[in-house]
Amino acid sequence: MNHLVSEQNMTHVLEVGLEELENDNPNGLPKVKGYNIINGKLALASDNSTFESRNPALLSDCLGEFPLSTKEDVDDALAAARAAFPSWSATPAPTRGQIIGNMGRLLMKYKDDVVRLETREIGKTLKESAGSVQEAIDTCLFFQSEGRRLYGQTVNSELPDKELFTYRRPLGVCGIINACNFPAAVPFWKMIPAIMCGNTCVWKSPQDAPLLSFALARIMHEAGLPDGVINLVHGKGSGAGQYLVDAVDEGKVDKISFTGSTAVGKMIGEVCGRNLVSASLELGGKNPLVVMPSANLENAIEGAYWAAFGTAGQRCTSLGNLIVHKDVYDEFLEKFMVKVENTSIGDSLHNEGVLYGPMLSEKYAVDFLTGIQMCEDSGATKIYGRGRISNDNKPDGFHGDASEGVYMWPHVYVDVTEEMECFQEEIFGPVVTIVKANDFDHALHLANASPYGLSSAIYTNERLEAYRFKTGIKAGMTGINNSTTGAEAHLPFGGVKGSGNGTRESGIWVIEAYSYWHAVNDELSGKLQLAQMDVDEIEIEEAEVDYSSLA
Ligand code: UN1
Repeated sequence: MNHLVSEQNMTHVLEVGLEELENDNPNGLPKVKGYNIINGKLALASDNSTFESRNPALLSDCLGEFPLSTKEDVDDALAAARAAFPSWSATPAPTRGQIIGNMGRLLMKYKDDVVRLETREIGKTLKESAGSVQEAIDTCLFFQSEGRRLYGQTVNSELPDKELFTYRRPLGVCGIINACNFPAAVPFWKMIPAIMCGNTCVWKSPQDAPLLSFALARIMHEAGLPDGVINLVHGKGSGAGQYLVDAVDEGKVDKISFTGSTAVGKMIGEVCGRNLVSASLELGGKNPLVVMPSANLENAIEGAYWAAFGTAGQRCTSLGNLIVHKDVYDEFLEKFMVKVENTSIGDSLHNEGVLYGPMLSEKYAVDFLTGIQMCEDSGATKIYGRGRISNDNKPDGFHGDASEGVYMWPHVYVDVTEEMECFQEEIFGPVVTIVKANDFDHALHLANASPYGLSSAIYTNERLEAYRFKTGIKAGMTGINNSTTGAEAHLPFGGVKGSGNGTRESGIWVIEAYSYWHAVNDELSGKLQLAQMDVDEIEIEEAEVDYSSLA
């Protein structure tokens, strides 16, 4: 098999097998008929049911219709992944890595188109979509060469003429379920190490990013991925996603990797737990950011503002509780609010320099407004924000026609205390809850007081404070004089407490999540030697010197 991609099969991803449906999209962009990809073939839902993907910045723009996959479709995808496993796991790891490298190079080639598609489908700014696609590219380039490592060890035996080894072995068929906020980076965080280790996958695309997921899956195939190694099924969480989880109980899945809410993650963890199936769970966060008096205040304001409102607050690493020391509280808040009040919001495809665009979809808007209601019910004081942006209710920095998309005001709540529900619970969207801290110990206490432990940050110029924060915080990730977001593709990503089950994405650490250790011993002596029992014992000799006499 030639794994290098020839010019002929580098057809543009969106030209491959996609029929254009009749549409009245106001931007003139196509509405396509979307497909699952099962065993390398395009497939519709077995009952022909579909759902639509719409541009959240321009709701009248429909990207396409996609299969609302049935249990039968998910089972077909699982069967294809199972059938592809023996030959894929036997393919030399460096060859698997070469295909992964091709994926990265193809993504570089198509980057501009993929970025625009991501922005069209989920409304992220072009700059941020480019970041997400770059993170997928970085992941491919990193794991291309991991395919040349995937090291095991040679280990000394306690017996002569015997060798011990360890090998990494693939788990089998992995079910991949990701959220739509990082629709390129996060599925690549999961599937690239999964296939590098020799696993095969069934990927349930996020219901709000099916076209982007389809394009990425096509690129993976163009890169030389054999049929059946990654199978894509579209659908909704309670449909195809649930069928994939149900299949764990049926013995058809060897691993689930999930990014999403803590509630769903716990349910998946229970199903996997009772079947002794490995689960990677990357869940919610209520990420704290502490500002101490010694901090460079401008820098802290910049970092807190970006962490709270960049991506319209729709990262799992977004800032939740902003914890400001009382000595700098007033000055910080005043300057912070100037930035908030000048926030530029709009469709990034038509307005340069906006900080954020729409919510990822209508569903995220509904959930966000419930979160805002929670802040009100908690008794926090709102100092900025008026819910959903409309043409009659818009901040000065809003650009465009608000009735076209799903936009939210930035929201700021103060007088927040740790007893409040809005301090304890994640709210996915542009809101920050601000808490005043009396001193460093109080700030650290507050930073640890929510049920989550994903990301965290501190702004300080006291080295000892930074050290104490780093050692005292219970979180998977910490920024020192940096925002809570912005993890790089080769550091371990994940959380503790309610933010996950301790597994990690990215870098060499993620390999643990997609392989198991196989210990092999090779007896060369031609006879049965019993470990522990046939081992030569070396006696301790009687001491010739009385050491106590020397002291
Ligand atoms: C997520 O929101 O699920 O660290 C991922 C960050 C990004 C990834 C976020 N690199 O904010």
